[in-house]
Amino acid sequence: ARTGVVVVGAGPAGLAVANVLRDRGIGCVVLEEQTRAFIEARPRAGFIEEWAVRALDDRGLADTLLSTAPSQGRFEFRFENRRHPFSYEQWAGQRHFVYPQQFLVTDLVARYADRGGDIEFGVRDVVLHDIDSTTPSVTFTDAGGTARRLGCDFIAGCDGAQGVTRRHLDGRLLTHDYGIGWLALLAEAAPSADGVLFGIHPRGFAAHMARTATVTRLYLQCPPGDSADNWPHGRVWSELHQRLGVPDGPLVEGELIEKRVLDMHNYVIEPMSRGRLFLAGESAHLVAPIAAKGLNLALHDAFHLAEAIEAHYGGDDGPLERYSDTCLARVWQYQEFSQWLSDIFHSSTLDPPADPFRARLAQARLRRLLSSPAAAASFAEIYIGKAADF
Ligand code: RFL
Repeated sequence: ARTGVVVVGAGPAGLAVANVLRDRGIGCVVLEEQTRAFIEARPRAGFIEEWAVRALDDRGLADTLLSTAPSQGRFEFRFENRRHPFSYEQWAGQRHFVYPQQFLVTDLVARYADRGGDIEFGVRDVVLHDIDSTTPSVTFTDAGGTARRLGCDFIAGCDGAQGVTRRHLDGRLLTHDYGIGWLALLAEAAPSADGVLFGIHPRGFAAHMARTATVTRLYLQCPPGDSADNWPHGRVWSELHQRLGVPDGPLVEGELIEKRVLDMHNYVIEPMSRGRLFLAGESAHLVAPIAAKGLNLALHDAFHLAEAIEAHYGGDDGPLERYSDTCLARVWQYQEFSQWLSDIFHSSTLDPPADPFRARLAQARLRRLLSSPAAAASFAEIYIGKAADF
């Protein structure tokens, strides 16, 4: 069998690519190793930047999101037992949409499948062939156990951080390890505030962000490699109250329905393509969730890739040739911002032992951000991703 584009992976990147290709009349097949039910229930991100929502909407992919998702334009730093509100909407004029990633995935799968889009769930043993030729192919075992081969013009590697497609790239892998862990939690609790809370505290960083009216995501800085078993309910909530609480802003407690340790690290593969294989999303770059950028970057890549492939069929290979550079420009802005924000979040921690010099630098940075209009405007535009293609 033959198609135009084989898309490996049905996360936000792969599904966005597939929807756009299908709408533009370009044949494609999506191969996903999990079941549809699994990907529609996998909770991860939840904050989508306004430019990305507009980009989804411009391609007809944001109807449910726009009619149901609340939006936020401010957050609070909390330190020294006080609130320090920051309105990025005031400075950048844009907001986040709060829409759990699994809702977006559900919408994108439904829209693609309802229009007759070709998608195989539960595939195994995906192997890429002849990517340096103009006639690559992909072999895999389908859910029924049958070995199959799909010839194509292009392969979109959208199989995320644990995928197989990026192993075919022969460029450079650049990595960074923060040496920090975050205990990622989901609580069955209403959000305690109508914006994100960032707690900067000597006991370690903590954060709070809404997901739905009844579920809240929370994070606690912990040693890298720590075990979630070290964090029973009582300890989690005690630390959250200490690191995030303020006298006039109690936290709403609830049952913890997800609890796992994320080691904060980043990687970027340069370039993001080889021959007829083009990576999009976390297969090409991981950015630790410090600044909530990963899903947004995945969508950015996806739209550029789908439209570059469309341009190829229209006789223009320029966008495909520029694809990697175009995407990496924003990737590196977001990586740099995450590093910058990490210093603010994590430098005040006294345990593990503090570096008092770095802590003073972080405090100076924070004071400047909260006092200087120029600093606030600069922060806001990259925080919401309004301008990041430098
Ligand atoms: P995904 O979503 O991982 O999708 C990849 C898909 O490929 C499938 N797959 C394969 N299919 C076939 N064959 C194989 N060999 C395959 N290997 C894998 C997988 O099953 C999957 O369906 O990658 P994509 O599309 O690039 O999307 C990236 C985003 O998922 C990711 O960046 C975000 O979730 C990151 N992230 C956040 N991003 C934000 O923008 N804002 C946030 O607030 C935010 N919070 C988070 C996050 C990620 C988290 N975790 C779990 C890492 C919070 C957490 C806890």
